[in-house]
Amino acid sequence: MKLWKTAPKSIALGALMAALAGASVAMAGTGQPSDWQLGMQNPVTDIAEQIIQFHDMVNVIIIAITIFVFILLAIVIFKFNENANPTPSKTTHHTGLEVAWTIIPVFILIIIAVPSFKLLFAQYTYPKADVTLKATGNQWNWTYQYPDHGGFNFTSIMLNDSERDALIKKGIPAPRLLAVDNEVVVPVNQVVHVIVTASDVIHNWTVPSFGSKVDAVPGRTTATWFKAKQEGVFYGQCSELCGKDHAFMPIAVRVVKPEVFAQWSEAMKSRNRRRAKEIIEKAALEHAGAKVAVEELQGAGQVASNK
Ligand SMILES: [Cu+2]
Repeated sequence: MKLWKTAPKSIALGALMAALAGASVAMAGTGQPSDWQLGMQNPVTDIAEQIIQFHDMVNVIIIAITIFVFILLAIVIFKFNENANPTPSKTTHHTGLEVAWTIIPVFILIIIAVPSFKLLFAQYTYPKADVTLKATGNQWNWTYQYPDHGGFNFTSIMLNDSERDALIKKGIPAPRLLAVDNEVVVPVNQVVHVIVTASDVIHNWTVPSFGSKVDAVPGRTTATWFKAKQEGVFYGQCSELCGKDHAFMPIAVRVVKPEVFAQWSEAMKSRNRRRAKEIIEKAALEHAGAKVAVEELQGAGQVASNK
């Protein structure tokens, strides 16, 4: 009888856990946010993976401490209120307790500090660059330059709705507030150094899936680096309040095969913007097609596992 009562509960709990686990995978976008997303965007660089691991670890500690404090509070409220404990203890010091609440937090901080410094060192240890990119924040767009690939430059401006519609009609996804006219193009599995500055006020060059977030400060250069392990388009947004169109200067990075990057940079160098655009639209169509195929596969898997 007992088993009959508890079995549906455990099945329901299991189903809920499975749904949550499945949902969190489905919810996290790669390169862009997704509806009802929980947690971070999917990482495509080692640094972004480390950031998420570190975030998860610290989150566990935070939640444990919060629960612990909550339990202590509950004990105080229920066990030591005036009715339950009319004659309070006069104790004012407890050496053992005081040593414990000093030493234990120190240990917790050390546990956090070690991976934190490891991550910082990883972020600021620059492997040899394959491609250098200069990003300049302007009110309200980004200018990009490729100093070691012929020095060509271009400006990247957010698309309006009719421009997006034109792309979508061609079969190229163009998410609202993220799609731009000229995407940054970089090769997959190669180290890209991004040198960041600004021409007017402070902006911030951010791509969550790369784990890159660095201030763009006028008169100064800051830097970040990434090595994307996956092809596709990865979006970010200016992350430093920079004026009225702060929300409308997205960052779009298209990660392509090295040979596609070579073709594109050649076309850009010879000022053949039209050819460059064609190369990128072709890559974008391929990425969109590949994505659809993967989603269909995952969808099919889901159906099969539900049966
Ligand atoms: Cu900005």
